[in-house]
Amino acid sequence: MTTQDYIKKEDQFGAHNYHPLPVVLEKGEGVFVWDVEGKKYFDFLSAYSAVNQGHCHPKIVNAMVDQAKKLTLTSRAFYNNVLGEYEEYVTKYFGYDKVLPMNTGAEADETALKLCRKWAYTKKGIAENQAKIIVCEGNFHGRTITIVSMSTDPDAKKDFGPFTPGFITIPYNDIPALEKELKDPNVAGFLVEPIQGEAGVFVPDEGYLKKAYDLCKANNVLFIADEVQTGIARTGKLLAVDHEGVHADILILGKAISGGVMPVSAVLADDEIMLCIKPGEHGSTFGGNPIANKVAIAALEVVKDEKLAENAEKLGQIFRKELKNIDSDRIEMVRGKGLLNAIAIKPIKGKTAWDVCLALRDNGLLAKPTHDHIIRFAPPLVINEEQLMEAINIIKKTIIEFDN
Ligand code: IF1
Repeated sequence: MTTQDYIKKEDQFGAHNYHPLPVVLEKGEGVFVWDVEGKKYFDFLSAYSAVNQGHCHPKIVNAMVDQAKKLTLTSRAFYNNVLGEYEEYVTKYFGYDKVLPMNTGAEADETALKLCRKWAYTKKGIAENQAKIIVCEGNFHGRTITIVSMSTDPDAKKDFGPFTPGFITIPYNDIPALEKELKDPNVAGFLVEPIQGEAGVFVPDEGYLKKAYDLCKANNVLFIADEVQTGIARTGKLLAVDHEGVHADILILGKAISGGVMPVSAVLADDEIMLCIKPGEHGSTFGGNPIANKVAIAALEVVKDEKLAENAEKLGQIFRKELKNIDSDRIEMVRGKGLLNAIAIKPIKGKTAWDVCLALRDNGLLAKPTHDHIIRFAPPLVINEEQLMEAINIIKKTIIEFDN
């Protein structure tokens, strides 16, 4: 089968809910992936930051295979001998009393919303059904009905109503707007991405997260950080909130907590909040399954053992500096933190970011456009300086080819 055959098959038998870049991958190792024709690429998407530890990291894959041969799933109707081990590991790793294990990012976000509401009624004393949660314009938290209810993206919402009530939307990176809405005594939580990914790697002003956190504290409102994409060393610290010394009341993790090996997500909080949810009130068949537990421990060990946060910080500086030095009118801006970066591409002669991504592919580097004119660059964090320079040269060459 050729590339075209694989694409045709997906098109014929799969729902048309995606528009992938035309490349069919069959193998991955570290920072590289290979297509079905044997061509090798730098992966500069890392499955939207799920593969921070690099493709098929042997330590993580071995943890998965070893556990898969022993016990895969018990459900939470019974105890299993690795859940407690993982729970102790992950809570100590991030500094929380408790963890609630789920599978996907969207589920973890839903869990955080439920937990926040439960806390609002049982601890804060908000009257039944009156709790409100503040969210930001341009947010991305997943695809469920409640989560798209919080979205301001027309594609995410259109024809999916009616929506879940109880959300207040304010502009991102806007402290006065937050301060104003926090005056409402029915506000229970503020849900925020420390850097907005889908919005095009939008980095807020320095101090924004800390100020927002302090305002939440002053108003007895939970600060809920969605670190599904920004967490696990991506931005140059273990968590993006660590850049501002913020310890979220509720922390949401997903993606790279498994190194991209399987869906694993987690919600972390202290007892005062987490114990508001009682037996029977929330859960998941697969959440906390033995394979996920072993995989997540291995994936988090790799982050520390291989100093991925430090590497992301150091190489991120180099990456942004080199991209800013590219002499082309086509690049309108370069922004990001650690190895979560983006450039804005000026359309010239009808050629958009999509065309640039096709040319990058032809030159051996995979990246995906967002919002027509933005290209996100997020390689696995195991990338080394030499590989980064090679990738930068591909990006330079591609952009300059477009100018000529
Ligand atoms: C897709 C975007 C990235 C997330 C944050 C929760 C979730 C995500 C901050 C949900 C998921 C993904 C999903 C992926 C595209 C992608 C994405 F462009 F849509 F916004 F990464 F930037 N919170 N983000 O970024 O996690 O349920 O998917 O496990 O194709 O939808 P999930």
